[in-house]
Amino acid sequence: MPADSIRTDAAPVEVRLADYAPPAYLVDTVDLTFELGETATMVVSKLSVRRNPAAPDDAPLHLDGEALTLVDVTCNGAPVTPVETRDGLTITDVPATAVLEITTSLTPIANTEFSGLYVSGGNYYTQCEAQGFRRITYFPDRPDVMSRYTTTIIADKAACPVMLSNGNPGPVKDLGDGRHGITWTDPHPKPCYLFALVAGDLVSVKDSFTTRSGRHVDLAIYVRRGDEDRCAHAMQALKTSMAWDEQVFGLEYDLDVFNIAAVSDFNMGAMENKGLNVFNTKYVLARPETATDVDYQGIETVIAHEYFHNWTGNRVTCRDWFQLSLKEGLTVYRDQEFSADQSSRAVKRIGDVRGLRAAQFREDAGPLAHPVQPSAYMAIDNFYTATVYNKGAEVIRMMATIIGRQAFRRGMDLYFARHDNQAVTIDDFVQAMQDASGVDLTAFKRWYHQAGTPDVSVEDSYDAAAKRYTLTISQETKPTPGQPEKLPLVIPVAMGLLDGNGQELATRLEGEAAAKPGTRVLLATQATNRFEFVDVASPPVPSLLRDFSAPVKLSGLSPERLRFLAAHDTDPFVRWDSGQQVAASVLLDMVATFQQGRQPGVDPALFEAVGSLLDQEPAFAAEALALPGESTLADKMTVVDVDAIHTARDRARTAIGQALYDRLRATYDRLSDTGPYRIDGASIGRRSLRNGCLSYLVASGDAAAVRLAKAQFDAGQNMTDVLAALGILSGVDCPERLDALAAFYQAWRHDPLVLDKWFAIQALSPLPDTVQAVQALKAHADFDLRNPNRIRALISSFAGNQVRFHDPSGAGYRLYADTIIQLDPTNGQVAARMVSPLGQWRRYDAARQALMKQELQRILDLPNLSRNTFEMASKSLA
Ligand code: B3K
Ligand code: ZN
Repeated sequence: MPADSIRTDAAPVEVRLADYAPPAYLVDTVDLTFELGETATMVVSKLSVRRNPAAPDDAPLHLDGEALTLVDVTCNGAPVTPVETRDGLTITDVPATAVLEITTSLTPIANTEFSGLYVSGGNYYTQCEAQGFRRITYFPDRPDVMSRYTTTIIADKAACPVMLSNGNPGPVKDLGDGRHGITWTDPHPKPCYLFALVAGDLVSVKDSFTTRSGRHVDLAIYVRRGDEDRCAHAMQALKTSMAWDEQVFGLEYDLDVFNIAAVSDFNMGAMENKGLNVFNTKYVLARPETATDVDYQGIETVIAHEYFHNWTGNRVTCRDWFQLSLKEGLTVYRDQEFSADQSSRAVKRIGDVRGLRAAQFREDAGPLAHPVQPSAYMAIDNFYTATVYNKGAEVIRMMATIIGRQAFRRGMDLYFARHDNQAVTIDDFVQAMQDASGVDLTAFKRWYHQAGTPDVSVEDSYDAAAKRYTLTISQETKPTPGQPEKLPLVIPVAMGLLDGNGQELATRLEGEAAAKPGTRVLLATQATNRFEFVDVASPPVPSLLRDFSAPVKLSGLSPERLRFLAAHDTDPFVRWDSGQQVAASVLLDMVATFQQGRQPGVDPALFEAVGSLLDQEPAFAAEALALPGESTLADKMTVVDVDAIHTARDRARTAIGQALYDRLRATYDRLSDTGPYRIDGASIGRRSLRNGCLSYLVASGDAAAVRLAKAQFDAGQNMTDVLAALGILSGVDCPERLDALAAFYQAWRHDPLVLDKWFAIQALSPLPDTVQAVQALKAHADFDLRNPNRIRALISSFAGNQVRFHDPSGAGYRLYADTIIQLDPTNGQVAARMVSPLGQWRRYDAARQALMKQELQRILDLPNLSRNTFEMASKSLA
C-alpha cells in the first residue's frame, strides 16, 4: 500500500449507515511493540481474536490498513498469506479463536498528514481518530471493536527520555544498547481510535488529584522544553473539570495517571485518547503576556471537553461513525455547562449561540447541510462539523429542557449503568433518557435525522374584554440537499410574558389549574400551534426562546417590541438577542439605502441603545455593544452585498464613536485601572468592555484615539489588551499600524502561537490591499504550509474577512484555492476542511458565483485529489 492516503484515483465510495453490519471477529486483547525510529519504526501487533457471535460464521477477517509496509503476518504461529485489498487485508479461514501477529514498518518522518504515527519537532505523536490506527498497523479499525491494550515502547534513551501511552505505566527498563523500553497497560477496553503514543525529549509539569472515592491520580502535562511556564492554567482547568464531573454527573476518573501532551503540528484542537490526551499547543500553553482571554477560555473549555470524553466517548463509545454526535454533541453540552459554571452563564450562552449561528446555521443553509446523525459519508473526517458538535449539543440541551434537569441526570446514570464498556447508538442514549423520565421522545428524535434550521414565526393577539392572550407559533424547515420534504419538529420554546413596565407576569394556559410564575416551556410540535393564556390583565409582550431554548430562527416580533425586550426582559439572552436584531435591522436598512444609490443616515436610536449599555455589567455590556458582524448581516440577505454591508457597518461604527465619544472615553478610563492580570469572569468582562470602547473611539476617526490605541499597545500589559489594540490599529491606514505590526513581529517572531496572531490579524484587516498583503505573507519566511495552525491563522482567517475574501477581482478566491491545491497532496484532511467558504457561492451575485465555482472546479480537476477534498469540493459544487 504505497500511497500516503486514500486518493481519488480509486473511485470514492460512500459508506452508508443502512449498510452497518457487525464485525466478523472481535479482538479481546492487543499487545503492541513499537521500536521507534524516525525513518523506520517497527510495529509488532499481537491480537487475540475471536469470532463474533453476532456475525455470520463464514465471514472472513478483515483488517484495515493504509500507507503501511507489511513485513509479516502469522496466525497461531503459522505464516498466512492475506489477500491485499484496496483498503487493507482479508484473511480467510481464521479459526474461531486465534492469535494473529502482524509486523509492519512505518516512516513517521514522512507522515505529513498527521494521522497515524508522525514526527513533530523531533518527537513522536499519534492521532488515530477517526481512522489513523490503520496507518500504524493492520486492524479492524472500527469503534465497535473494543480491546484491552498493552503497549511496549522501545526507543533511543537520549532522543526519547519520555515514552507515553494509554493506561498505567510499568517500570522503564534499560536495554543496554543505548535504548530503553516501557510497557503501558490499559485495563479498560477501548476502540483503536483511542490508542495513543507520545515519545521524545519532553518536559512535564506535574500535579495530582484525589477522586472522591480516594483514588490518587498523578497528573502531568508534557511540553517542549521552555514551555513549562505556560501550563498552569491548563492544569488548573483539568483539576476543576475532574471535580466538576464528580459533583455534577457523579463521574470519577478511572486510571492512576492522566497525561496530556501538547504538540504544535496538529490537525485539530485536541484528542481524548484514554489516559493520554494529545493537544494542539494552542489549547494548552498560556501566560498573560502570550495568550488572550479568549485563549484562556478556549483552553479551559477544550481541557474540560477532552477530560469529559473519558466517560462520554471512551467508557461508552460509538458503535459506528454515524453515531459521532453521541459522544461529541453530548460532550460539547457537558463542556458548555462546565464553562457556564466557571463564569457568567448568560455571557457563555451568548457566545455559544453566536458560534452556533455563525458556523452551524450557515452550514445548514448551504450545500454541505447534513443531519446531526448523517446517513452517508465518503470521508468521515469531513463530518466533525458544527452540526454534529454544536447542533448535537443543542439537541441534548433541548432534551434536558423538555424532561427537566433531574430526569436528565437520571437518564445519564441509566445510560452508564446500561452501556459501560459498550459501543452504542444515539438511539440507545435517547432510550435511556426516555426510560428515566417517562417522557416519550419518539417524535423529538427527528432532530437527529432532519437537516436544516427551522424558521419559527410567531403571531399574537390580546382580547382585553376576555383577558385572553393567544400566541400562535408556526414552524417551517426549508429543503436541504437530499431532503426535499421536511416535517415539523418538537421545539421547546422557553418563554414568559412581560407587562408594560417590564414586570414578569405569572402565566396560566387554558385548562391549567394555577398560574405559573416566571419562565415556562411551551412545546411546539406541529406546523402551527396555538397557545391560549387566560387571566392576562394587560396586553403583554412575549419574551420567547429564553436562553435560546431551541436552535431555530425566530421572527414575527415588531421592532418596537424588540426594543422593549432589549431594555426590559428578565432573560439576559433575550435582552442581548433583541438588541442585536434591532441593530441588524438598522444596518440592513442602511444597506438597502446604499443599494438605491443614496447615502443613509444612522438611526440615533442606535446611539441611545449603545450609550445605555456603558453603565451595565461589563461582560454583558461588551457582548451587547458589538454590532452584528458582517457575516451575520450577510446571512440575513438573499443576495449578499459585501461592500454595502461593510460600508454600512463602518459608517454606523463611526457615527456611534462620534456621538458617544466622551462617554466611551470616560468608560475606557474608568475601566483602565485593572490591577494585575486576573482571569476571572469580571476581569475578562472589564477588559472586553474597555476594548470595545477603544474600538468605537478609533472608529470615530479621531487621531487622539489612534494614539490611545498605540499607547495601549506599547504599554503591553497583557496579550488581550495588546492584541485588541493591534487589531484595532490594523484596520486603520496610519503610521502607528505599521510600527505596531513591526514591533509585534520583532517581539514574538520566535513564539509560534503568538506569531500566528500576527498572521491572523493582518489577514483580517479591512484595508483594501489585504489580498496582496496575504499573498505576500504566504511567501514570508515564517509561513509554513506544513503547520495547520499557521495555515488556519493566515488563510482560514482571511476567508472570514468577508469584504476582502470576496474581492470582486476573484483574487481572494484564487489565493484561497491555490492554498487548498498546494496543501491537499500532503494533508488532505486539513485541505478538505478549508473548502466550505467557497461552497457558499449561491449566496453571492452572478459574477462572484462564477469566480467561486471556477475555483471549486479547479480543485476538483486535480488528479489524485484526496478523498476528503473530493467529497467537500464535489458536494460544494453540486
Ligand atoms: N474527538 C476529537 C476529534 C477528532 C477529529 C478527527 N478528524 C476531538 C474532540 O472532539 O474532542
Ligand atoms: Zn469531542
